[in-house]
Amino acid sequence: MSIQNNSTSAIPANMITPTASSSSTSSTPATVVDNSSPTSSVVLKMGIIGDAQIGKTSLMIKYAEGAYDTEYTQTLGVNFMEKTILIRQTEITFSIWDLGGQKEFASMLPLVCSDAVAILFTFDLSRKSTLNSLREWYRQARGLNKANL
Ligand SMILES: Nc1nc2c(ncn2[C@@H]2O[C@H](COP(=O)(O)OP(=O)(O)OP(=O)(O)O)[C@@H](O)[C@H]2O)c(=O)[nH]1
Ligand SMILES: [Mg+2]
Repeated sequence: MSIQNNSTSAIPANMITPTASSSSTSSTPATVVDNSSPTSSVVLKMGIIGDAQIGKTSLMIKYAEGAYDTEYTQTLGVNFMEKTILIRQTEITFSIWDLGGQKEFASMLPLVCSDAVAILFTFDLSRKSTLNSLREWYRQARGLNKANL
């Protein structure tokens, strides 16, 4: 089974925040969890949403590249990265979409939620308001992707 990732073509270029990481991910070799060569591949789209400054972009970069930066760079729109792993001869590419948490970017929620097989609802353990916000984030996300939420 092979599912092509053509999601990026649907996004106007000015809506995606360029990240140093996103351009390099395509050449990043798959993390090998299984020594055999791949016989099939699949792309899984995942979204990360939640309030601003709770660590969404940090989480994505940490997972995709193992890097962490203490400096805060606000996400202006949507960040996108890919991470490929190999399990049981299947190459699995996680297409990760990270939405800026400021309210002004809520209009881009459909880009992150549509066709996603999973959404990570994230909050900051040290700020209860960010946990309370998840009810509304979930309500909006579910409205856009009832199949998987
Ligand atoms: N203490 C601590 N700080 C973190 C953690 N994760 C991220 N940060 C810091 O929190 C700040 C915000 O992180 P980001 O990943 O940019 O937050 P964000 O949710 O993407 O923010 P927006 O793009 O505005 O939505 C940065 O200074 C990070 O270094 C964490 O687990 N613990
Ligand atoms: Mg961010």
